[in-house]
Amino acid sequence: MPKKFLSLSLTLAFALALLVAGCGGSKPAEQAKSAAPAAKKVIKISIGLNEQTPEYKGLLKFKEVIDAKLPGKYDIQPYANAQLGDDVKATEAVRNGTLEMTGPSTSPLTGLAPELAVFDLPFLFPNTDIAYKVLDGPVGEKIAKTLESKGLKCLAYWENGFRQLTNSVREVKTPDDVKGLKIRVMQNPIHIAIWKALGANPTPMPYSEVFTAMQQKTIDGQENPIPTIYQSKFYEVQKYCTLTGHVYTPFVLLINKKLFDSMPPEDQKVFLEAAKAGEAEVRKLSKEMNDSQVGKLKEAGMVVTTLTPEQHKAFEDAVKPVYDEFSNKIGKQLVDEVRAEVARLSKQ
Ligand code: TK8
Repeated sequence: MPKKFLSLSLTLAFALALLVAGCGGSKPAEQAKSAAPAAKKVIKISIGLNEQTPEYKGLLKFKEVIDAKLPGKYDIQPYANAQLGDDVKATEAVRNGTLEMTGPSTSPLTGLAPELAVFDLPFLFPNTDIAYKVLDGPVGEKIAKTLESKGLKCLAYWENGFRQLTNSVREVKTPDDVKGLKIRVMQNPIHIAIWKALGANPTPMPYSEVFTAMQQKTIDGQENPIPTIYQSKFYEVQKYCTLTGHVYTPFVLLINKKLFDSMPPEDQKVFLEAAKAGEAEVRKLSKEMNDSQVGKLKEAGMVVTTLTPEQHKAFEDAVKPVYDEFSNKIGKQLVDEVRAEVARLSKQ
């Protein structure tokens, strides 16, 4: 390029820049902002539940740890209420890299990672302690790792929890009472099979549509852990709650794998630590809410039913065929491994 032409085009470019700056009327503050050092990396995290739930408070804890240990590097932005998509869509977005992180239930992801379905087997975990030990142990790690070939890194298992049935039609004490009820379930074949085995009419749909569906009576009921039932005010549209505890659902805290792999090892370590701190927060709050909110649901006008051991057993027996139907699909070896681990831990 001739020298003269170059200097002319530079002058023109400079004049143009001045013009643009003038037109934009940029204020000194804005100029200072654009001249600031390296921008923070924005990490949006989407969840389906609202700001009052243990999961959201866990995200605040996650953010707190990262802000404290990696100041100025990351801008952690939690989004509640499926604002950036429900579990399935947000997970797709994290795989595509259009969203950085999400915390879905494992159940709607089993199409992507079939091994996760082991957690959907009914009455698998006898209590939260055993669930935590299995999830945080080698088997849990192995299952989480299966997400890596799908472009997802699981930072930790958080607690969604033991699921309880609610409905607006009648008190449920036996599988017979469930017959014909239209129950919303997660988008998961085992959950559909469980409610079919109980004689209900299961209707899969994303969580974000559940409240309206109950309000408009297009469904009779749903099932979720107590903190969700209370914090999402399901008592406004559901009269009966039965403490079935039929499935323990974990959340997986997921980050785009490429993004995680591109981070310096020190940052990766902090993200994992922050995920663990969030996990402790979620499990603590979840326990507190499970303990205190059954009473609060009653105060809010719900009929809360605790099953006798015999009644509980009737539910367990009714859903047993689900194991035969799904063990091979999930992987018989994995199912046996998890069940053996549960049995071993139960004896300790
Ligand atoms: C929230 C869901 C929810 C789950 C469900 O995104 O769908 O019922 O229990 O908590 O993951």
